[in-house]
Amino acid sequence: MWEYAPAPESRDIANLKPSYRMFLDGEFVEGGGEPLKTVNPATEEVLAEVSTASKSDVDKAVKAARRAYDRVWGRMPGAERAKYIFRIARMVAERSRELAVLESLDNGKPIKESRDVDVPTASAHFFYHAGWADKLDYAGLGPDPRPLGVAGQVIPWNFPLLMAAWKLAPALACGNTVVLKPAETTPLTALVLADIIQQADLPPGVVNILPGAGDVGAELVGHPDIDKVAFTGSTEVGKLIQCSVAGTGKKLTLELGGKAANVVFDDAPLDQAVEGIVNGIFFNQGHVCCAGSRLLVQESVADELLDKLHTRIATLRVGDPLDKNTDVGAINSREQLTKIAELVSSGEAEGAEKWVSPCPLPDKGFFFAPTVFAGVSQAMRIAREEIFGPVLSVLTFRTPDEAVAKANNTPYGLSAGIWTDKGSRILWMADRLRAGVVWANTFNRFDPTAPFGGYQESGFGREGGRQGLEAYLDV
Ligand code: TXE
Repeated sequence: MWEYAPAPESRDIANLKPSYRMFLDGEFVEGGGEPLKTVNPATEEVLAEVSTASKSDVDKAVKAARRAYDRVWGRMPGAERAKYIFRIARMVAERSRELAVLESLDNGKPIKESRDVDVPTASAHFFYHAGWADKLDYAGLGPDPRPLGVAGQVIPWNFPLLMAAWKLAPALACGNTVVLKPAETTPLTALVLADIIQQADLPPGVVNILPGAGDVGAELVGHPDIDKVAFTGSTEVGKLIQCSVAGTGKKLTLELGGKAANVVFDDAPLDQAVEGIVNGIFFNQGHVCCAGSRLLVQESVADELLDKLHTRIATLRVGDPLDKNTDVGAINSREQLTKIAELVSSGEAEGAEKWVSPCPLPDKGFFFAPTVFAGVSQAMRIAREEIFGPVLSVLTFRTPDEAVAKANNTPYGLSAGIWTDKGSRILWMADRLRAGVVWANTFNRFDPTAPFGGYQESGFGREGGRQGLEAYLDV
């Protein structure tokens, strides 16, 4: 057992301030809502106080976004918009160290992930979409593509900066203005992004960032002057939003939960598959909508694969998110920790065999040891519900048809993985899996050029790639 406190210099690198204000109409202002305290999930210490938006702040932000759309951004030639977005992309890259440390402090994710994945991918999203801004006529979406107007965007806590980039970059490239609400437990990097946007000289009102809880999100989504709603979060809230938007004429895209199958055939390179399975479920503590949370392994190699997995998982280091050697950081909140523990108890109660990594855990903070359940049947909650934590459920299959049936036996449909030596089998499987993303002999690869999104209760609409532009354009 050990205790950990972040080195004082990490606060300097992250340029951490005692308090943060919201970004409205080009200025940082005090919000009318009750301020929230954002906590370092690895130490349970308060990082900063953040002002939140009131109902009237939401209205002011939407009005500012509308003015900016009507007067400037919606009329600006794409080549001009591109210059601003390229500037944001460069500034995110220039401030990557600060953003990565701040993200790890606020979210709990390992610094090697915020440094190598979150921040560079966020910058890449701005670069990629900046490139589209003056080429929308060639996107093949139809004649004379036009922006929709004002977008209301609500994002979750698992990739706070990256989700902000995913939402903002295509909206801005297409000529829309935005009011964005970050998640209540992770508002800090979105507010640094607001600082970047201010320094990039974006006209006031083009982007507004309003921290707050779900009530602020609901107010934003329900505002009558929003033309487009984009939401990433739980399926439960996604359904509420779908109901509230119904009949209003607002366009909607939803990126919701998942219960991805990672399917391993007996001819797969097992050592490579082990790395992919570990990355699939333990990357970002499993707080990933496309996490490979169900391992489907062909019966003939199940024992061998499970042995290899236990050996590999036992080497994962869980702890200090700011240590470059940490593999699994802190769970983002006590609520999420409780949810994970409750689902793990249900797995035990329903008779699955639990294996827990023998790694030591810090005494303080929200940590959860990597856990693997074998002998899981499809009816168990751990096979059906999104755990959103470092917990893997292992099921077996005999034939490819059975693998497809089990993989598709979920109300979700966001992603899947296939591990096999046979190219023909990859194509056969990919054709049959109801998932928006299918990875073959790899997992959790993200690229701004590739459309990402789900089927069924994982939502609808795509983000990234040419298809992601459709969500922000009319023809
Ligand atoms: O999500 P919420 P939570 C899943 C995951 C997790 C569970 C709960 O399984 O355990 O959801 O997480 C805002 N109108 N995912 O409770 O509540 C909220 O303030 C408008 C999967 O954190 O959906 C936050 O900004 N907005 C997921 C955002 O919605 C509302 C990522 C997400 O919070 C609102 C996160 C409302 N009525 C959780 N209520 C993924 N797809 O990656 C809340 N919000």
